[in-house]
Amino acid sequence: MELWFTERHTPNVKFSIKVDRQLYSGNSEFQRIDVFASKEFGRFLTLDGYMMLTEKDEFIYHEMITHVPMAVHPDPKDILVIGAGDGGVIRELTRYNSVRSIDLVEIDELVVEVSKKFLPTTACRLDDERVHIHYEDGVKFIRSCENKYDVIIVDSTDPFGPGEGLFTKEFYGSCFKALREDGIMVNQHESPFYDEDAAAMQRSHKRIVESFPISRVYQAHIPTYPSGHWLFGFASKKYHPVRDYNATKWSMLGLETKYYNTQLHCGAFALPNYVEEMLRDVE
Ligand code: AG3
Repeated sequence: MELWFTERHTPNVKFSIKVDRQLYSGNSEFQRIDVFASKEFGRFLTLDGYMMLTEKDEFIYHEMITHVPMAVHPDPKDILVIGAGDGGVIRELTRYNSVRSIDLVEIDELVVEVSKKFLPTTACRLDDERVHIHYEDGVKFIRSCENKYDVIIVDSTDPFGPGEGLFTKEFYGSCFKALREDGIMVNQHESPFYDEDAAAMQRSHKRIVESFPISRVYQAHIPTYPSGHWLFGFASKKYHPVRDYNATKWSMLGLETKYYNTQLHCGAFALPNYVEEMLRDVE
């Protein structure tokens, strides 16, 4: 008997991974949580049937969503992370000695518990003493924050279900207010490839452009997400992601990375023409 996990990427496209065995399945107040073991991608976590991470390719997503803003900001000390209960972003952030405190706001406590138990490669730094976990809705949490953070990382699910609020104008406005005068916000920005994802990414970009003076988009290749072509949004009050980037300074930190490097940092902001066009359409 063969067991397969399948995610529907469009009404006409499905993506499947052969499963060795299911390690966990449960329902929280917010969503269904599953963890599988597979030969090709190692362990992987899905929420409501959508792929969140696999052990084989999570480094791409977590390095790109974390190191890009951390390398642009000259002195990132106080960080807010929204979503990200699997711990992948926290693992990357805690490698910076300069970081003083990290507020992790995850709506679903069960995601953290399940990740700690079954995904030790991402959840390995959640008990770092600088990390403060708040089990709360990110939209609500951030409403009361002002001039408090240097970097905000929004590691959300797709823009429906529990993650929907993290793609709204109100939320981006709250992020702007929660950041210090030279703060940076980065978010997972969906894919430009399939129509539905592209529409979501355009909506999100439009709202970010309306909320921040500098807003650029960058890309990475993530094999297990729809189409494999994924975008991140870089929104900032002061720093431009390429012009204000000090590659030498980041290299001096001596952090070892598997995907991110200083040339790729700049290259990731060079987008295909059709993507540039989609972004221009809403700017
Ligand atoms: N965040 C989810 C990215 C969106 C994936 N979408 C999909 N499979 N349809 C990933 C969380 C990792 N920390």
